[in-house]
Amino acid sequence: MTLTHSHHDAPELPMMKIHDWFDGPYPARVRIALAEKGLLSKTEFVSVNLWTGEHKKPAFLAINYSGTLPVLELEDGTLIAECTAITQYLDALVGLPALTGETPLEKGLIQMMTKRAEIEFLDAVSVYFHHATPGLGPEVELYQNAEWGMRMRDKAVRGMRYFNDLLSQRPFVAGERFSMADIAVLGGMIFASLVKLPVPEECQALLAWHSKMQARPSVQQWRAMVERGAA
Ligand code: GTS
Repeated sequence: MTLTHSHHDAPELPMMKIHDWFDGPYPARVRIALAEKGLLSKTEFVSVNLWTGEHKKPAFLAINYSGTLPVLELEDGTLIAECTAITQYLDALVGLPALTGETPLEKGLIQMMTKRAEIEFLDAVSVYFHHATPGLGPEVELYQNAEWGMRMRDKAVRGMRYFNDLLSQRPFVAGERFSMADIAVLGGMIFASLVKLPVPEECQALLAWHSKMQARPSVQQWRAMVERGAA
């Protein structure tokens, strides 16, 4: 396969499949990345129903050992799980706009901030959801530890304050340009909103950045897909 420089070349690319669930926060990260890269028309979405625990059943575990969504499936059957890995693949496939950085410094900073968005915010909201709320329901949540869930809720709120401080000093999460790290923090905001975890009122820079993100065509395309429902 030849590398293309921008998504104007995308018609030459083969179709890809994304196994995901339409309104999931982690799936949102990859859907927004696909929209940024102009690759939505090259993607077929395969629904894996989280609410019936389809992602924990043998057929899906054979696709992703970790039992999580999303997963990218290439034309030859190759499977790539993990939002960061999928985004890196998409970014390398179609050069511009770069989501994972162009210079060594940008690449390093974007990786750091993406991981930090996961550890300090998005993953923490996820643990809160699965452990300290009914989560996906008793059939799917076979082990819950509410105390751990509440600690992770507090961690997520600390994470919001951290990103608020950061965004009061720079326009985007990893610096001067929109990147995969912004998409990861957006994932945290999407999950927080689903679980009704409010952003502290004083986090004005985070809220201002969030409304700026809503104006991006990629975020609007993601929202329209959510409104259309499951594939
Ligand atoms: N580290 C993984 C990644 O980055 O892809 C995490 C993926 C993840 O947790 N995905 C959620 C999931 O599969 C999907 S969603 O909650 O965002 O819709 N959760 C199911 C579960 O039981 O943990």
